[in-house]
Amino acid sequence: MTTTPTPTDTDAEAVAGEIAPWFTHDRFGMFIHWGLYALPARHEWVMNYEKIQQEEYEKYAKYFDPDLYDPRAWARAAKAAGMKYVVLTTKHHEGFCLWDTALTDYKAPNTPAGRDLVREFVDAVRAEGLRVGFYHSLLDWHHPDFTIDGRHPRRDDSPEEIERLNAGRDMATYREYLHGQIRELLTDYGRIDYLFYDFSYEYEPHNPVWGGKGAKDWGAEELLALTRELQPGIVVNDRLGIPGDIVTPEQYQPSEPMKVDGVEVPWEACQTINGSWGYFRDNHNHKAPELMIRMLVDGVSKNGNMLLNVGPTARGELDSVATEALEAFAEWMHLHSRSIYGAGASAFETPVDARYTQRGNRLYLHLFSWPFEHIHLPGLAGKVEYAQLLGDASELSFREIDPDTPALTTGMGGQPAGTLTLQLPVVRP
Ligand code: JFZ
Repeated sequence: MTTTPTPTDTDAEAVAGEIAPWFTHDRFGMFIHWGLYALPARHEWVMNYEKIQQEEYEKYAKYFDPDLYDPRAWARAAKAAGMKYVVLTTKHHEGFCLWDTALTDYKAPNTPAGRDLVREFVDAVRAEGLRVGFYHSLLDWHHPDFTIDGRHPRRDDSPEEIERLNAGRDMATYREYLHGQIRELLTDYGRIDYLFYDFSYEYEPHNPVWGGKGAKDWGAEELLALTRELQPGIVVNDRLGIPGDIVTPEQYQPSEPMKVDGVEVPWEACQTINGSWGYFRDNHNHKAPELMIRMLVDGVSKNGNMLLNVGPTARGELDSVATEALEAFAEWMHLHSRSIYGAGASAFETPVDARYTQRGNRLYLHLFSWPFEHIHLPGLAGKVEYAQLLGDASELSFREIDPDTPALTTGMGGQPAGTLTLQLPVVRP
């Protein structure tokens, strides 16, 4: 398989100790949660939430037959939406593997799917010129050596039964399996740009009896070293229980640029459309596309990325809600991606109910409320050379009522809310 990297204008290799430049430039990626949980179709944690025992859960492997699987369609949808990288669950907590691993039989080639689904995914994403990412679960509710802990589907067995089961389990063997599988994934599929390990949960206040797992259980230092050795320049997240390249706030928008020990760090919010990562048939609690666009803008205004999740169906297709959301992004990004790629926080004070993103001397004002006749822009007196609507490059008049209250005069009261972005080249930032 080809290892051709995806070219972008930030294709330089990462400097040692620094994150690959594409990541903070590209800003927007697609997360894909796909596994056996697409069949019960009621959350990817269904095995745990409903305490479904392994023998029973395994029936889903027998019925896993994604006849409509076409990762090219996923990749095309991601690309059209303006996403630059795509991250697939190679294995989620259920333990089922989408690739042809030599280390377990619990894998897609042994289901009606009958083949390595990761291979096709990687090829498809690269063919669209996007970057390839893997999500890999550290938890494994299927592996016979993974000890029962506070988040295991068997956590409510009697303490005696759990002691008995755990006596026959050996995390050292599981660690070998975990590292072996990462070795396969990072060796056999060409260049992998991104890896999302998930997750560490050492501190378990809600289940102190059986506790959780963290860096030591995963052999995190060794695993991270292996990851970097096999894929120099790869971007790795922070859920191994030791620091990674990025921090990953989940299902919330940080209120300001994120810091670790007082220092700003690259970050990426992972977000769902409806609160579930895996396909959830009867959950119609989805966010409006408009809101998700604002979330992307909000993140970039604080130097963050967004990884927006879709959960394809068990037949392998994106559902209509995901498709509509991606189409809304496609339409918006077509006109506004200049305010996203390579952009980040601005030092200027943000007007009420708006966000700024800035790239060089281009300042983008994203209005979350509309209509406005005038918008007052604190601190911009004497600094705006020219103002225009980003969508069509039509001129906006800008005047300074007095030196303290520069204002944009938009005269665009009829425009729909939220998706407009004005561009203000700033001469003296
Ligand atoms: C994890 C998974 O359990 C979930 O199914 C999904 O894959 C998501 C992307 O990641 O969920 C987490 C993991 C860590 C935290 C919260 C949810 N955390 O550290 O707050």
